[in-house]
Amino acid sequence: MEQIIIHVDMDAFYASVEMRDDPSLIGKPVIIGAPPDTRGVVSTCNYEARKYGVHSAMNIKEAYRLCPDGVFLTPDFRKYHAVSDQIHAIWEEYAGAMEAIALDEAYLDVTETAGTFDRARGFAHEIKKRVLDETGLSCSVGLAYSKIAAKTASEENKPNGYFEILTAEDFVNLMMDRDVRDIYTVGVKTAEKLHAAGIHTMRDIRENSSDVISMLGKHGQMIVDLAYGHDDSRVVAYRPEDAKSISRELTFQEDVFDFWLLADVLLLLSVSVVNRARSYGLCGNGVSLKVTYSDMKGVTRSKVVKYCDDPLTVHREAVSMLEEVSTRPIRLIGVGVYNVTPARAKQMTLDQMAGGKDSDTELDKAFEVLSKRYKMDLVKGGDIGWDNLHSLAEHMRTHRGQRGSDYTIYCIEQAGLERVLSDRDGIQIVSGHHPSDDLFLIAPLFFDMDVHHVRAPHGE
Ligand code: TTP
Ligand code: MG
Repeated sequence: MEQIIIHVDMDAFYASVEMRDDPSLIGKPVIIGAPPDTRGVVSTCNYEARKYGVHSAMNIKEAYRLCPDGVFLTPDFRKYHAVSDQIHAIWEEYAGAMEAIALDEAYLDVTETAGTFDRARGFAHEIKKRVLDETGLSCSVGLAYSKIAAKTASEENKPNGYFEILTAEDFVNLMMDRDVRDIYTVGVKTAEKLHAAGIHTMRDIRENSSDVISMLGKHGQMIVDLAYGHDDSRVVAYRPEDAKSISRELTFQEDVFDFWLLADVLLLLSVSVVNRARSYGLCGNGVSLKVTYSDMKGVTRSKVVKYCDDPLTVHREAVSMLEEVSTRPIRLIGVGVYNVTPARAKQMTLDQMAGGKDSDTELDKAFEVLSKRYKMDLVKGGDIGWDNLHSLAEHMRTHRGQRGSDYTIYCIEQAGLERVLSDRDGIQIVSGHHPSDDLFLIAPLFFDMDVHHVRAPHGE
């Protein structure tokens, strides 16, 4: 069946929102991302900054080198989510089905609602006007006979663009002599492979289609189909709240080897993940842990946990997975919940029924411990968002102070636990000197205890 598809994509989304809210930024290069003296990356930048060669996903330090006079801002996700809800609501009015693929981007199937390309063109211009009137922001719109052609069209005249590709023939004529990298779904790696095989343009793909398919398999077949303008993919109604998994990760400014610190940071990540899921009325049915070591090698672990909507449970599972992964300095750590389903009505836990611990109170207590331990002020109830997660984790890393190895050894000795550790676990505590590998083994044993309150088993 013939399709009529609109693809909408906001222009320099985060940066445009910031410029709208602070007109003094207009005309200046604006870069949104990690602070410029950190290891993070650029989320996006406005078109002024792009003239300096700055782009999304670029190392933020590189961006600063290219554009030292730019205005560097950190993202305000709350604000972008609010705008996203607003624009999605506008777009949805025009679509039989809307597939939101990012906060600022969606496919609209207008086959039924518009009926003809003429009316769909009217929709496209109306959408642009309404988005501008109601949010003060510009977007680019593509109208086409297929999803990929619509995506290609919306890129064509960015920013504030409109472009249409109404037939497969128009698509092929437009793309024929462009680099393969310009074909949607062909990423950097695939393009490298194709280039290495002497395949540079869409024309080359058509002329070497069997090579492309044998080289890239299923994806190769898809690219060859595209080279003839064939794309039957459908718009699948999707909203961000239909997410299958929700995760949070962070990169430390310096690699971390301290198990306790990592375990504590995992609590922040767990709270953040669960809060996010809760805000969509969702819960996970499994917990995952992701770790990237200083050499960029990474591991992930996961475990099924049904109806998991309690941050302390997520945390406990994540910590037990952390105990299992190899003990090397860690650059990035992340937690997620997966197999996300609508949250159940809150049920009493067995503990609660027995008049035991309530998990929210437990969380408050855990936060109090962290606040004291790292001399910081964690909000009760655990409001940890994208914005403060990194700064809290960095604060913890730089203030872990007395939780360092010497203090740990001191506590173990004070508590008279050397013998327990040595008899039970074969770990020898040597005062004043200890290889950190051993500490890694010791730390999990203490994880449930606050070292400040470790007591000697036989009195002092
Ligand atoms: P994009 O639509 O890719 O970029 P953009 O809207 O900033 O600019 P353009 O005019 O080219 O469409 O992404 C939308 C938002 O998603 C972007 O404003 C910031 C965020 N983002 C990241 O955080 N990291 C990334 O690597 C990319 C590509 C986007
Ligand atoms: Mg965009």
